[in-house]
Amino acid sequence: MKQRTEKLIAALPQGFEAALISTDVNRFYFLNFDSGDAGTVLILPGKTYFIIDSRYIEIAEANVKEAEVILEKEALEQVRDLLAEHGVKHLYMENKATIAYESRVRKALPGVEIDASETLTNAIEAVRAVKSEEEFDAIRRAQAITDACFTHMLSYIKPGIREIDAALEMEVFMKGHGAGKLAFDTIFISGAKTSLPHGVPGDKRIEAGDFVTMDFGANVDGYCTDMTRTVAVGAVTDEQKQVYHTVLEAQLAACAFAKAGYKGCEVDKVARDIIYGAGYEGFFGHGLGHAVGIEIHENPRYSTKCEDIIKAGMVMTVEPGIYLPGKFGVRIEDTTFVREDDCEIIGKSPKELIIL
Ligand SMILES: [Mn+2]
Repeated sequence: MKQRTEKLIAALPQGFEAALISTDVNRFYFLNFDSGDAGTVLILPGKTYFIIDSRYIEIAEANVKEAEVILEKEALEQVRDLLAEHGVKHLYMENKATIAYESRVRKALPGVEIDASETLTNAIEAVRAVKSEEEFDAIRRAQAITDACFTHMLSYIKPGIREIDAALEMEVFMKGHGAGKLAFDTIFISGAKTSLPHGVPGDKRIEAGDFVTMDFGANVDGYCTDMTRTVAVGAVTDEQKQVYHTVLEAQLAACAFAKAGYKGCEVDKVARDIIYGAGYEGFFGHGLGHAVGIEIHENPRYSTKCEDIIKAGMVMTVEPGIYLPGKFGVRIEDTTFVREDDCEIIGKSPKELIIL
């Protein structure tokens, strides 16, 4: 992906010579090719190399367009030779590479100055945060499958069904409707367990009077989407209704507010003020949202601490929640596309309280 390497070089300090990419997600970003945990990418100005072992070589040669594909023998010796061939004296590597890998790189490249600080990783994350048309299109397709799954679950959810069976139903539905992968392990929890923001589905059966929280997303062509809906089964109490409507009001207000130019913390505050103002301070412990892309959680964040400026082209979740320990919780989440003057909610699933 030549454009992506050019954007990266433009985001780094002047005098760029070379960058070594060894993490799965960044390899995927620069090659648009999934080689699992294998392979090494070496980016030079105007030239990218992909060193990959025999398991992937045939498919890589057929599919990787923007890098020269080289059969891996001893990857770091091959990197050393390429750097020597191009006269490279300075090399960036990711600070998310392991310490063991960094020490192997340093040992293998004695004459090269190696920068393993946060510089390269920060530059890559900044470039990745603003999505291209193709990336956004993949997220939109992932969201369409996710929406269809929610609609399907509205007719599936009934008292007596176990959480783990419902979660499996969702995963089978998404894969059966075009998701190459799931964005993450599906959360389907019910009753008192909904007070756990990341509760894990278990043997519990859905009962009348339960809230059910579903947090899920498809992954299409390597890109994730992320959605949460809470629905009621049978009947709701006044307290359940009040909590639901507070979360919904916070979610709608933050979506209406968000646009390019705000700091992440400013968007978080819009939802947080509504929730705290309704008396639920202490019951909304996580941030309002996060960027989504190749990874389910990317930077920047909508959180109390995030000072980063939100830019047009970023894909951000908006997911306030209220969690009352031992009782129930509610979270409502959409994935959104940030534009200059507003943000677009990518999904089409309804958010009004649904009682099944
Ligand atoms: Mn999320």
